[in-house]
Amino acid sequence: MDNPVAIAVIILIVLAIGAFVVLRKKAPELPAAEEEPKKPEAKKPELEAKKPEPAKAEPKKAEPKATTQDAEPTKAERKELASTALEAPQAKAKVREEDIPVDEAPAEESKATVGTPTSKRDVAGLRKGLAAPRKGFIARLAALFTGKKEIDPAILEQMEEVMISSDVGVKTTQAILERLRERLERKELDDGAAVWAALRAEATRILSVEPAKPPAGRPLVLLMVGVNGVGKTTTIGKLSTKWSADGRKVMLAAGDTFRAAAVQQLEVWGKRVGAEVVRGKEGADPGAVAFDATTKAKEAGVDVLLVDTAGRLHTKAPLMDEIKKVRKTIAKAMDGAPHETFLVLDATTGQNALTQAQLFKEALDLTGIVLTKLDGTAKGGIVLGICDELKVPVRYVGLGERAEDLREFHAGDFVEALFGQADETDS
Ligand SMILES: Nc1nc2c(ncn2[C@@H]2O[C@H](COP(=O)(O)OP(=O)(O)OP(=O)(O)O)[C@@H](O)[C@H]2O)c(=O)[nH]1
Ligand SMILES: [Mg+2]
Repeated sequence: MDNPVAIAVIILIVLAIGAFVVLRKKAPELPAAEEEPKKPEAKKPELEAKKPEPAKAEPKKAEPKATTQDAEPTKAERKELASTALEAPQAKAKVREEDIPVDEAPAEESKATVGTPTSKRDVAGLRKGLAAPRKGFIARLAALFTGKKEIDPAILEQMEEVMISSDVGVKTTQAILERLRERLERKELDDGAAVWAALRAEATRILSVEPAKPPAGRPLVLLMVGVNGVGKTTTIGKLSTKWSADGRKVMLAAGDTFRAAAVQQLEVWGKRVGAEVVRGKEGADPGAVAFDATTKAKEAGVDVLLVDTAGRLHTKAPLMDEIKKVRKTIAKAMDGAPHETFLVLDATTGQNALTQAQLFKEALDLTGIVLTKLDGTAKGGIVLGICDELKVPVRYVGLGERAEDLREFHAGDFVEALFGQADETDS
């Protein structure tokens, strides 16, 4: 075995085997190379011929590498950034702000208030209060965009399903999606982030219903109406807490004369905030109580009089006639009053809230909506349906039972809190 010839032969054999193994290893790259030409091919048709080509096979392959092989690296980079931002609204990644025209017209605080001084804008707090619809409605919507670098028009159908099942309402959903479809066809929206930004802009546009300017005189009389248990009395308590803290003189009128407990509930709030509560005898005419309270409020130099009323079914004509009468009686006590008539709607009742709003709007000249219990629904799309169909401004939203859980409504802030990314300061 010390034969040098034999050793040389062995070395040669080993080298030959090595070369063979290396060549075999390279071979599997071929199938991948075969697939590659499809990527660029599939991408263009997908954008151009929107409907016919679902191009299902490509996204799987395209995800990891396609962007780097694209002819337009800058665009690819943008898309990658955008898609990560969309993956989950709660994720840390940021949506490109320049794509999101939500804050172009930040609602002015004074416009959306009932003569209240400016309040602190706290989008992070609002976002926390909206955790339930963010985790439901918005997360479901955002999931449709996750990992999508190309937007297939089929996404609109999936969006429709999420929006309708989240209480946006058929009419409003279709109107929003029709606008998005037109923009997709005009190729104005070329990636997930652009569609998301367009959706946010639609929401902001719909929610930006301007309330009428509140009158300057005193007292400002606010009539609170709505069906049973929606949160009328609680909202009065929350508003009186807020306005008393702002240094306003507040008076409350116990216009729900049917139940002793309703009067007591209002009295608890009155005591808490140091506001006088005007009440009648049990079973008294609610109009008479409201008249009495308005007169007293004028005499006492009160800034705001909040008139509570009994819950009533919007479908019961006599009850709706009664509330119209209360309204007229207040007007007899003071010209131009009530200056504000707020309809309280419970966000958890979904589409029924829209019907309530329609009938209350027919009966009374509503100046605003208070949408309560947004903390208790994974839907919350009703806010869009109401503003879109009724054009009555949302003035406040209820995000819990405590006094501080009432938020003044600003379309831009609300959309940012609902659709935007949580930032690091959020806990
Ligand atoms: N989670 C949550 N609960 C709320 C909100 N607003 C009101 N509530 C609760 O809803 C329940 C009914 O509230 P009320 O203020 O009594 O409702 P109402 O419209 O005055 O009811 P009636 O006078 O019986 O017609 C209470 O338990 C409130 O604490 C809210 O924004 N979020
Ligand atoms: Mg009540």
